[in-house]
Amino acid sequence: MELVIGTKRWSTWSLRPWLVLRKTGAAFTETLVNLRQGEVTQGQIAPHSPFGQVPVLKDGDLLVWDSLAICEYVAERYPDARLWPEDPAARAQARAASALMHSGFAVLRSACPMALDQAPSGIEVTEALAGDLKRLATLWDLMLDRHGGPFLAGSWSIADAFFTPVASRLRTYGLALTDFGGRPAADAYGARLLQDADFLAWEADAKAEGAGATP
Ligand SMILES: N[C@@H](CCC(=O)N[C@@H](CS)C(=O)NCC(=O)O)C(=O)O
Repeated sequence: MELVIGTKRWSTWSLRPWLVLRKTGAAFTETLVNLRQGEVTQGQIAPHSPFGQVPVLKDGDLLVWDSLAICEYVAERYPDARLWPEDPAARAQARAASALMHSGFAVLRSACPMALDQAPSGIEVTEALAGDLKRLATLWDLMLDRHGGPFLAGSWSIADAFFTPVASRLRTYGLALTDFGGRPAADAYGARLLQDADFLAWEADAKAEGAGATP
C-alpha cells in the first residue's frame, strides 16, 4: 500500500490516515507532496489522483481519495487492529465524532492551521472561534464521560486520529478547553493524544521539514 500525503507540518488530513495505518502495523510506503506551492503542488498530486488533493491511498489498482474513506477502508482491511470500537454504541459515537471533525469545526480549522514546526503562541479568540472551542469541549467531555476514557470512545480509535491534529492546534495556539467550558479531563485527553508514539514520529519528521529538510 502507498499513502500519498502532504507536507507533514501542515497536512492534518494526511496525518489522520497515516496514524490509522501505523496502528495496523502493516507495511506501507509514503509519498510526500509539497503543499502550498500552487501549480507545483498540483503537478505533484496529478500522477496520483485526478482530484487534486491528498491524502490518497493506493492499494493495488484501488485508489481511495479522502481521509475518512481511507480510514474506513483500512479498518475493514485490518479488522484485528480494532480501529473502530467493538461496542455498537461506542462505534456509533466514534463515527459521529469523526464525521463532525471531517465536515465541521471550520472556524477552528481556518483560524488555527496546524503548524507543527511553530513555537506555541497566543491567538485572538473571536466569538466564532470560541463557538468552535465550546463545541469541541462539549464533544470531548461527553465522550470521555460516556466511554470512560482514556480515549474518546474508550480504547484508541479512528476518532482519536481525527482529533490528534486538533490537539496539536490547541497546543500551538495556547488554547485550553477549560477556558471554553471544558473540564480538565478534556485538556488532559488532548495532551494524551500528543504523547502517542506514532504522532511523535510524525512530529519529528515535521520538525525536520521545518528545519529546512526537503518536505
Ligand atoms: N476532505 C479531504 C480534504 C483533503 C485536503 O483538503 N487536502 C489538502 C491538503 S491538507 C490538499 O490536498 N490541498 C491541495 C493543494 O493545496 O493544492 C480529505 O478529508 O481527505
